[in-house]
Amino acid sequence: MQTEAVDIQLYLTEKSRLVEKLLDEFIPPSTEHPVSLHEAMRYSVMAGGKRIRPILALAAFEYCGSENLRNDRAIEYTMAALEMIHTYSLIHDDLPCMDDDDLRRGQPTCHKKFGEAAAVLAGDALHDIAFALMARTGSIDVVLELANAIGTFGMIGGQIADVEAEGRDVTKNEIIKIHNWKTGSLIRSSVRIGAILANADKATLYSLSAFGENIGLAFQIIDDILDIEGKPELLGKKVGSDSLKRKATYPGVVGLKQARIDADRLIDEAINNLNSFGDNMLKHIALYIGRREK
Ligand code: GRG
Repeated sequence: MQTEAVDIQLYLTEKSRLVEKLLDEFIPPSTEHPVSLHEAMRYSVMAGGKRIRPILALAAFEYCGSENLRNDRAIEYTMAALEMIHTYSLIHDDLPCMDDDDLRRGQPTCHKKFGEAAAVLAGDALHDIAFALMARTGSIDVVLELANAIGTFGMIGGQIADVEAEGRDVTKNEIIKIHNWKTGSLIRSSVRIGAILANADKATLYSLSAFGENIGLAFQIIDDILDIEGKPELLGKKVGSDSLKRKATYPGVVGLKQARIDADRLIDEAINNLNSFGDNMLKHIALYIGRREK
């Protein structure tokens, strides 16, 4: 058990460094005009974070046999793009018109540091670079995969449903749908993108989609749990903001104890979705998500 934890931690640290190297390569330097915008983009992207979406894409790519390369940097382009899309969503999510948060990744949010206009535009610009990178993979399939995952039937659709659910009671089915769309769709898509780039066969893509969906929902349920009982110093943001804003949350619907049981069950199901019975990084990432404290 101890060896497993050490291995996954090392893998996550090494791959996070790779993601950061790629982000540094693909985002213009902060000395380049328009300086304020490039500074704001770099400020949010380089602030740390678990880099779990690009690492999932890479792990899925490796799981499916990374020798099936279409283009020797394709997986790297998508890794940087996934983290840029995720960071854009965090910047916009923190804005006063949305969650109105002051702290993110242990530092003032982008709009607190650079103002609202720069924060909106920094998010937009990250989105733009991300799609340019996706195009450089040469795979229309992965471009469409990402566009669908973050659109009105995915991340953005989930975000509006989340905003509109504030202050009212929701059913379990409703909260599952909001979480699947808002958070799960980008996580599922990260796994699928790695698999598509590695030319996964239909059956593998199908089982990895189920894997991605299960860990995606578990990820957001645990996010809700951490907002109740997590440690601010580990999370890099305040806790208790969901209940303050009367947000719809999974523990709010089923209770804290049941939420933990359901998250554990989703992680087990995700591991069962993997065809490979041996040791692989996707399994370890799922276990890491299940026990994460940040
Ligand atoms: C287009 C105006 C406009 C807004 C878009 C789509 C959107 C706003 C927000 C996305 C919804 C969102 C932020 C969901 C929360 C997902 C989540 C659990 C974020 C935290 O992810 P982690 O824990 O963070 O991976 P780190 O910092 O580790 O990367």
